[in-house]
Amino acid sequence: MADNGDSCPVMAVPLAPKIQQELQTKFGSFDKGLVEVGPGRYLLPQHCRLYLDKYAQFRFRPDDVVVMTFPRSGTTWTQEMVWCMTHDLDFTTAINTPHRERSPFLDFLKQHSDVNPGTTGVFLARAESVPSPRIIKTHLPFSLLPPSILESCKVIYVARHPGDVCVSYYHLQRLFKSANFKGDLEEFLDLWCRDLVLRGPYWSHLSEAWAKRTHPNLLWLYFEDMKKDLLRELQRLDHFLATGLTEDELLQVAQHSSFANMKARPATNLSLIPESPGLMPGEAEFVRKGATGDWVNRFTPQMKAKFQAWVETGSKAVGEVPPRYTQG
Ligand code: PPS
Repeated sequence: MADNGDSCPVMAVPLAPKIQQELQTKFGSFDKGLVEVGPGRYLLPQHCRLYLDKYAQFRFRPDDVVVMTFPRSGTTWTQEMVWCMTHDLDFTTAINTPHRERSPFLDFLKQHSDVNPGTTGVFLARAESVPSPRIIKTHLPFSLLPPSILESCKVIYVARHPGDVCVSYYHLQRLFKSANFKGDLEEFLDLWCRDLVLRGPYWSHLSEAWAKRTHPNLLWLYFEDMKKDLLRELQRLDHFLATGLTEDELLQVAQHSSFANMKARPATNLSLIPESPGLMPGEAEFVRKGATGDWVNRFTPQMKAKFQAWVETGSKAVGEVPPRYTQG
């Protein structure tokens, strides 16, 4: 039990057998089973149960910066910029050290059927032991973290249009052997619209953070804004983090973190990460396209209609969400 009184026994309920079976046929590595976690019913590998209490009681430090996202929303990009900004623009270390070593992934959950699920604890231990200032990545929503997190440290929430997230996630779930998705985009969209993708539901994740957006320790970023005017978003970050960087220094961060540089650099494109899950040959890369709005080119009219229906019903079901993602 944590000293700060943050105690949160989290419920984890196995998926209905029929749905579990369906997911097992579509994902080669989901044979160990999935659970729905907490009141938000977030879909996670069943062995997350070993760690849920630890996440809920994680001891954040006052100088921690947490980058919180739904998967494929711009986490790595934001981590890279924030790490450089808070580490004296040490681009040399950033270039030579895998990003996950510099900026730990709190809730990395290996999904390999042939790997001891206990190894996931290594990632938690790394997050605990990294020296300050820690830049911590999480895909966990607020409800699965200590209720006092925003009183303990700063949190940056990065949101991205669900259409682009869905397409990007589809490619990732095909790329990672730890998921081994075998279907096409249309099949993935079907699961997406039924909130049956790992870490989903998307709208609940967004809604939980949106409700806290005015908290002084939360900075809300949009992937689309970073694409449109990165300097402006870097200035917002600089203000939030109190890093006091000049415009010239922020431009250096922008250059270091450009899509082309991050795609080419082994420290950010996964090729330097020894413990990363195996990658399927022939699939799109981890740092893939970095575009906004490309989902409209990938969905057929039928897929668009299904997606739009999910936007309308799904977003209304959870409460308030960013209006820019529900209009049009
Ligand atoms: S993950 O796996 O959840 O950590 O993925 P995440 O880092 O959140 O998001 C991956 C998407 O971000 C794109 N990306 C970038 N876009 C623009 N500029 C930069 N520098 C950048 N770095 C990563 C990456 O390509 C993924 O999006 P898609 O649409 O698949 O290209």
